[in-house]
Amino acid sequence: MTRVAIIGAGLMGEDHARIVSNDLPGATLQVVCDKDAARAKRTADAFGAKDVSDDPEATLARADVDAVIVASPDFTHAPLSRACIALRKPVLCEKPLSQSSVECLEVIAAEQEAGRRFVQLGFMRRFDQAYGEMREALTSGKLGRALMMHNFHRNVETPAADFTGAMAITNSAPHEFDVVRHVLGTEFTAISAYQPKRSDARVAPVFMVLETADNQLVTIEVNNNASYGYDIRAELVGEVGAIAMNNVAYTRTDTKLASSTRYETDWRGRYHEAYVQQNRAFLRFVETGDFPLVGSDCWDGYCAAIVAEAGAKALATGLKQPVIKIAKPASYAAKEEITA
Ligand code: ISE
Repeated sequence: MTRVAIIGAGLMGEDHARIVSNDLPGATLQVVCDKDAARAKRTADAFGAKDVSDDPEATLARADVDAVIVASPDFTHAPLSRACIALRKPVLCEKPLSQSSVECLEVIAAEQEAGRRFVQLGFMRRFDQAYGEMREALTSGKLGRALMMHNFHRNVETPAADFTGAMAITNSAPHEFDVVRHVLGTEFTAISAYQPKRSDARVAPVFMVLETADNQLVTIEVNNNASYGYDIRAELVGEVGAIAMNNVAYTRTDTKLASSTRYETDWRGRYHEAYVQQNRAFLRFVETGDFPLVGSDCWDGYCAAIVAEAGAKALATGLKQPVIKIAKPASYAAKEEITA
């Protein structure tokens, strides 16, 4: 039985505790750690954790902890991941690995020194059925070569009071920066970013145009104040076909000459199954040492951060920015290539 510690008992920590407790046979929720002892206890009691703690570093080092899920604030992700690497303990780290590409490189260096990957990054959309079908349609050749991919990422309202337009790029859009790379099997080479000046919302939508190493165009709209629902869309356009994502709704209500479906309020509902599949892949990684083929690693975290940094600069300057990365270290396994 794999004994799991969760660092952070906020929105995502509670969700991961629920998944470990309800959906991960072969794992046990050993410790819930949060600086807020009462919050840690609430989550631990709700999901049957063996213990609670308010000391992250001590929790990682416990002999009765085999694996870690980091769901604490973003700025703790890289340091806690490095601590897990030093302890040789596998860690599922919520996105982002870091909003700083330099800090991502420090975690990569720690894994290279350890001689293997310990960090699986929480870009859960890779485990979503819709994106999987898009990638499969492309690799099957039925679409022809990919030309463009259009993406819409709409939240009901900004997740935090201090959210900014730049954070739409550095906090929300990394999901698309990662999953589009994964689906298309390519890398970004440039990014432009714009905002409608008309919006009265505290954080206006951000619209990005990205270029890829395979001469494709990718568009990403992030609207963190869409108000009507949590709505994620994507359409992949090939030379001879296209594949688009449906809104995921289990029911449609028809009444009074009208038909309606519901949106989720946020990502936890829309991507619940993807989180379960992601966490099950992590458990298999812990048990076998085989990194999940679909999973994202520290290199993917670095790629998302470098694109986000260029995108924030593009928004601030109004100028297209190049995406310039270091060469991919040999220690990061080449993902299976897209042949189409
Ligand atoms: C949030 O941090 C997430 O990761 C959600 O998946 C995303 O949809 C949301 O925009 C982010 O703020």
